[in-house]
Amino acid sequence: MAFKKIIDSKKLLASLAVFMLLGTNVLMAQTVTADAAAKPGVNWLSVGYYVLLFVLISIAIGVVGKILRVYDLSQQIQGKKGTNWNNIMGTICLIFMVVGLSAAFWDITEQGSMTLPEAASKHGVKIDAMFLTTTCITLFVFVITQILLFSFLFRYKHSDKRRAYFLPHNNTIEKVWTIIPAIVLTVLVIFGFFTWQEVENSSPVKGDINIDVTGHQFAWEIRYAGPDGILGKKDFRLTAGANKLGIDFKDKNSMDDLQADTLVLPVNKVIRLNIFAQDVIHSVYMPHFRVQQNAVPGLPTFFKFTPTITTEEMRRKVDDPKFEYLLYCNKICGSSHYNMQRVVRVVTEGEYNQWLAKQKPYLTPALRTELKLAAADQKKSITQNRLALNN
Ligand SMILES: [Cu+2]
Repeated sequence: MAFKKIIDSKKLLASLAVFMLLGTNVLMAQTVTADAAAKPGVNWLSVGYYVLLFVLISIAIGVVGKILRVYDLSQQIQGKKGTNWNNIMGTICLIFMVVGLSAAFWDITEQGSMTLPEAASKHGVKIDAMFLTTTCITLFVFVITQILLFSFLFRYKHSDKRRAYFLPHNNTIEKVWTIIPAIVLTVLVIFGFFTWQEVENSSPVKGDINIDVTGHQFAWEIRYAGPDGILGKKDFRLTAGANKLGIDFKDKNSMDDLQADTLVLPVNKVIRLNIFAQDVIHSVYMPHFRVQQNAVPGLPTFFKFTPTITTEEMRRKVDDPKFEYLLYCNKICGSSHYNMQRVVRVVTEGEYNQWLAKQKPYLTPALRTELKLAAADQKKSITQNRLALNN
């Protein structure tokens, strides 16, 4: 038989192995040169290689199928029973179930710990509890349904000895599989609704620490309130020159506002991040605090959270003296998106106040000159002097 010859041919197998090996070598070499030259573009050789590989594998599967079909037909001609495909398919289903469930188990045990780091905020713990509850419920349903699906496929595969039971409709089953998921989903949604409501509580509370975070291509600008504890107004139309955030200095509260390079947060205090964007959509993302909120141009957003673990404590927990919390941008916002991060440091209240006292004011002398604030101040003092003289 010609097909048998092809399958048995050591030459064919050897040439396939050489093809794969050579192809991989050529691709590797190409990747290295591409890296060295740093030339972007489509690697057409690798595209061609994989297309060819796909075609070869498809042909191989087709050949095996044809051989089996010929074998079946020859058995039938001889009056023998052909291959029992129902048995083979049923067994494949069982194998698929065992392999699939083992892979899912491996995935959870091996990769499970690579998901999110320990929650370092109050609501983060609640979000994790929600995640865990949802995962447990869906995992339970997943395992039960997969076992039922594949074992039924095996157990009730076609047999000439029995007829399939015809079940057109059953109200009880319909009710059970509608009501149970409805109750479970309602509980999960309500749980999530209350947690999210806590985060999105927009009413200003006295004592909350307001910090402005503004995203632009490609950095985050951080503004703290000065000694008055109030952030001054902003107006995007005032964005020019050194006034890169468009702070409105007609508002007295703006005068003492501070700018910082690091997002320093006091532990166990409610932080309200006021989030802005100046060009495209960015996203404030701090995985340890379970914080993520889009920064949308023209639409200020905010996120309220309470950090619970200081950087020092976290360093001890993860056994890494260099550990830092980070604020990332989580929207692919342009070519240097990857570079858009700031260090976040959680400290005690005393350390926070000390740090805050050292921060530079947003209103630098250069900005003062640019805005002619100095001149205005001088004029004011001259007028006051004159008034004093006149009196
Ligand atoms: Cu960004």
